[in-house]
Amino acid sequence: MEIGNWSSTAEVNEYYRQARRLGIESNVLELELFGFTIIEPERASPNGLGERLTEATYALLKREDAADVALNTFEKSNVDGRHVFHLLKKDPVFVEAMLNPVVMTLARLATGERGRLHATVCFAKKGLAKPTLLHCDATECPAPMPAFGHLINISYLVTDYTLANGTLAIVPGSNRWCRPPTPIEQPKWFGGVNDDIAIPVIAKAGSIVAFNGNTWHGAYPKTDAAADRIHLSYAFSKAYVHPGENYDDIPDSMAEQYGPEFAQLVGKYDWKGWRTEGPNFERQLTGEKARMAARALAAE
Ligand SMILES: O=C(O)CCC(=O)C(=O)O
Ligand SMILES: [Fe+2]
Repeated sequence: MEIGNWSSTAEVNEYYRQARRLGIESNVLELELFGFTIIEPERASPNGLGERLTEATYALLKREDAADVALNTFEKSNVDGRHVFHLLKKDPVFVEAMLNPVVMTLARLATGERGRLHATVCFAKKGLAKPTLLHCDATECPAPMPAFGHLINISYLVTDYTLANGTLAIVPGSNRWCRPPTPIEQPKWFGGVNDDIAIPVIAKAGSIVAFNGNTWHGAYPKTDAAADRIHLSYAFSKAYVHPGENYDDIPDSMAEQYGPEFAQLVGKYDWKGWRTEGPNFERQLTGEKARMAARALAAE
């Protein structure tokens, strides 16, 4: 059917039309029904984005000191291997990947016009690695969680993901269960009883794997010591969620360079975060006007 400019669905009309134009309409449905989707490299990483992300990611891993990240040495960490956080300033291609229309369409459909960037993280596993216990990314949200995910994780695979290199494990449909898994509900390979509950994500480098904050997921053990296993996760959350990362170090010059959509995602137009001056709704309105003007310009 033709999607009109219906006032009662003003937040989704254009994004849904965009999903159609981008050829990811079925991915939107898969996210809804199964709680996850895989977008093949041709659609996920157009115009050589995959190659540029690979190059930038390996340079990043070489340049940064793993010891600077607390989680890399935290003994109780659920995720084995190395993390690099806070990617936006580390290479322009990490911004490009966030603003990729495929990513923005999924992010806005899931988190709305005032949704925020929540976190950016590179997960890198070399050699052997322990499995990651099934969990939901909507942390701090007590059960029952809302029926919709208030967070979406949109991840670019930098390497191929296979069972042997410890791919992501996903429990299809768990997005509807509105609660995180209990220890006994872990697969047997985690000490639980649900041996066949999770499925492995098998996908090529350059693909996007997206799942919402309610979806139970983890990672299989990495048994192939030779192949690297790396993905870049962009998480977005609804406006009422406290973002994981703090973007107050993003300079205004970057917001000017990348435009009002970027500025909004990193909180430049937030009305919250006040001190004595109180809520700043003017700032929010400024952002809305700037985004509308930028869209009108782009549509010309
Ligand atoms: O790669 C892993 O082991 C876990 C990844 C994960 O939980 C995530 O991307 O949210
Ligand atoms: Fe996760």
